[in-house]
Amino acid sequence: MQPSTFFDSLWQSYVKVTPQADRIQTLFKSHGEEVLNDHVAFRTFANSPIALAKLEPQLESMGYKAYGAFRFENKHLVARCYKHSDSSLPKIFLSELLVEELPENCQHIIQGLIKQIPKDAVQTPEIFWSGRLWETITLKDYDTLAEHSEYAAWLATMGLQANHFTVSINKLDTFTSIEEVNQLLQNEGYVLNQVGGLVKGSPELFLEQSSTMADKINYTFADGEEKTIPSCFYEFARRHVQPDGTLFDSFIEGNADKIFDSTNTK
Ligand code: OOG
Ligand code: NI
Repeated sequence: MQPSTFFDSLWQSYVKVTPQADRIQTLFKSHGEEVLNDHVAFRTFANSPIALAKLEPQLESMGYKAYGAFRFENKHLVARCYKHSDSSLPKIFLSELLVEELPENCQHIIQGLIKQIPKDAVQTPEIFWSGRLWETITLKDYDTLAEHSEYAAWLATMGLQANHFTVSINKLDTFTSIEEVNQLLQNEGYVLNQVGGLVKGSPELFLEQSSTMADKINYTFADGEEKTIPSCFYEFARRHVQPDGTLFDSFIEGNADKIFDSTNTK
């Protein structure tokens, strides 16, 4: 699959549950901007038919290569990032939940979901917008997961899809700082992720990031109970030139740790 086809389809399914992203993109365009993506991100279950190692070959099939690895002890996650030889294409951040590090009751719930995923689920890049590959969970199980891992609760309800797209501030013309972008969004009434402050990172770290809080969607749980839950969010990233003259193109654990919280229920 051509990367352009991949990102077009991915965006279509993303905006269905993240209408704010479409509106924000339109907002930038109304200011004469062309919106280009810095990266997209996915979440998945480790040791499952859709584990990171099973998904990676699909990214490679489109010309992507891994170039960085990350560990989030407190969130029980590992992640890798991927880039394309065509550097105009978005980077990809793929994380997976180390289920065996969660309490027994959470492991039990998640194993019930993993069991339902076909062993050969990953065949083409289309897997990246396949959503839930298991039956809806109960509200009770959702609350149990959210208590121990917001990531687990999100993944159990939303499944495999773009968790966020990221506007490249570097490629905007009139909005040059992340503060200007944040101000625009707040003026328009968007709720931004405040964990650790509005801006994650700094020019000294060569990466500044901010994000909206995820949109909320109505969700019907297995027991028939309805509740609004976080879907996906939109991120904004500005990269800085390093002493060697190159633009920083990786990710930062301390930033990412806070960006994950954009889908928190609490
Ligand atoms: C990924 C969070 C990390 C970044 O840019 O550091 C990230 C996620 O929320 O799944 O996207
Ligand atoms: Ni991101």
